[in-house]
Amino acid sequence: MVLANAVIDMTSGTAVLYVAFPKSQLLQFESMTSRFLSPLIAVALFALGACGGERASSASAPTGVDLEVRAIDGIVWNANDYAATATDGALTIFGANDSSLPHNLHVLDKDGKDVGKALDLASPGSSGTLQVTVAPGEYRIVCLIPGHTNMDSKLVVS
Ligand SMILES: [Cu+2]
Repeated sequence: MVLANAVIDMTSGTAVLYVAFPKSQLLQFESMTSRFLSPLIAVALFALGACGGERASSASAPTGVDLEVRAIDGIVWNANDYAATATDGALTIFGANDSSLPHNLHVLDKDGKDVGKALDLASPGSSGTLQVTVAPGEYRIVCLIPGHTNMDSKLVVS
């Protein structure tokens, strides 16, 4: 492939190099450049968008809940240790999904069994309230979606 036509002009006694790019090859070069750059620009714009836009606004907990648990980015809960006081054996837990992935919220006893229904936090920005009946003691708050084993926090109920 010839990228340029070089002509050496010796008429004036000094060598002058004329370099001419055929127009078709210039256009080809331009289209190669834009084909290479546009995915980069797309990636950059996507990265900018991912930083701010997609995040659903986080709902605030209603009054009267005993415990607030939030799924945050990084596939983790917003705390490693939670503590709550049950009223007449009942605990009202507010769960919110402040991340960009689906989650669910299970409260497990020391045998790994659910103490109540799970809270589905499937879509980013979703939230809900879960009521469980628990005796004072240690529990775990987990998300059982495959790959979310880091979402395993301790809950101490008094
Ligand atoms: Cu999860």
